Amino acid sequence: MEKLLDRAKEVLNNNFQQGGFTIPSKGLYPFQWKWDSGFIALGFAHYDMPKAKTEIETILDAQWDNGFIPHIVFHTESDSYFPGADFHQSHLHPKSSKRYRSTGMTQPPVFGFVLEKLYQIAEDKEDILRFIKDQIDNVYDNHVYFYEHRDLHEDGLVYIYHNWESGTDNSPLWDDIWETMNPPEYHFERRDTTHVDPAQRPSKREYDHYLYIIDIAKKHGYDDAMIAKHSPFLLIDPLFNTALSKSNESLIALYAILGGNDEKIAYLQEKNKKTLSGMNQKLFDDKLGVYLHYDLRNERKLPYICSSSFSPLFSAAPNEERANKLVEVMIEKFGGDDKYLCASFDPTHERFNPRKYWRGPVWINLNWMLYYGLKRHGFETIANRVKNDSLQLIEKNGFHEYFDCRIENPDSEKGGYGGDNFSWSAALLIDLLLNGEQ
Ligand code: 2M8
Repeated sequence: MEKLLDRAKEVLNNNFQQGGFTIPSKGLYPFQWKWDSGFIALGFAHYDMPKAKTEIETILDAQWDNGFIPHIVFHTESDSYFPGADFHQSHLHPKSSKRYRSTGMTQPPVFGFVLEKLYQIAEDKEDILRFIKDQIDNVYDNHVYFYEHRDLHEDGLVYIYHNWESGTDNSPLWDDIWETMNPPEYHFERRDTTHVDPAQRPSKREYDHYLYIIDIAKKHGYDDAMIAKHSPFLLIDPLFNTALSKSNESLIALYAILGGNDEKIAYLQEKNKKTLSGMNQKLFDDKLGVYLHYDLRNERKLPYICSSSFSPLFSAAPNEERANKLVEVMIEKFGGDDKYLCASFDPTHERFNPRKYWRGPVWINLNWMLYYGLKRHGFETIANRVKNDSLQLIEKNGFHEYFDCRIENPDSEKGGYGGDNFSWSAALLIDLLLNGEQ
């Protein structure tokens, strides 16, 4: 394990850039991604706290004046990625950053719980508290942004308007949304498929849908209210709301340690209560026994089980009965003896694809959340299985972006797909190895 740890550090160190940020993977993802940078900071925190702080400072420096944090910050002019800054045109929003070009969409709000983890990991508590004091209001402002601009029905549930905001980018769930759309054929040069086997990436037609939603948002200057009116993709995602709730909890805990922030604590407590009851009322499905995605545009639940369906374990949302049910479904459908936990999509479903991006493979960041979530609700044995499966997958295949969940893989010897030397696989392995016992 010592060797694996050294290799993980090497991956992170090599992906760290002069500009004070870390790319997810060379060539494939040459900029700074929002939730990646949170996970990356957790890995650095274990052996190089200054880099962990820099990672967070850099991404929060690109925050907009309305509290929004974009999902990609284009620090460089690299043309190895499409769609880049010229396509996204973040300047269309009047409150966008004047210093950085970025996208006009976001990703799951991880920084609250990331700051709390940094606090737990740090040996010098005074030093880390000074850092947290400097940064925490930016994260708070981001939560206020979500509750003021993305909580359509004021039920504490915030929406996403693009599949790239979910982080689980081409989940089979979105197929149901694509069926409601008919975007034009775009002419563009894909860059991702020059780095990765196209069989492991989304199709050209899927990209047409992705680009079309961005064009609609651009047409309205990335105005939230107009996007909520016009985007064909408007969803409540259990993973996104779980991250928000867990981060609420962490901000409350950190503000309490810092002292003198009663109003902010009260605001977060009130909102968090709503988010948790919203998740239980609107997203939990008694028949399937998991949390589902809610399609706001078409007013329906999407009846598919994916790793995000179990992610509320990471929060306080499930009571004992619901937590038991979630674990039962996870084991029954995703956890057979022939599989590593936890596939990103229901392996018993016809849309499952074990090799393709978010349509089936195991992702280490979801496993990391499930690990801590299962522990939180008292499922030690399964939590340890998720941890060991993650370690084994990396040990066997290297620091890939995603992994085949089949233990005996009939297709090939290879069980690791997508980008290689992938930062969050390395960062979260470090945390699982060094901090996973806490
Ligand atoms: C993947 O998403 C990007 C777009 O944001 C892409 O496919 O080009 C996703 O796995 C996402 O969750 C992740 O943050 C990003 C960078 O690792 O890659």
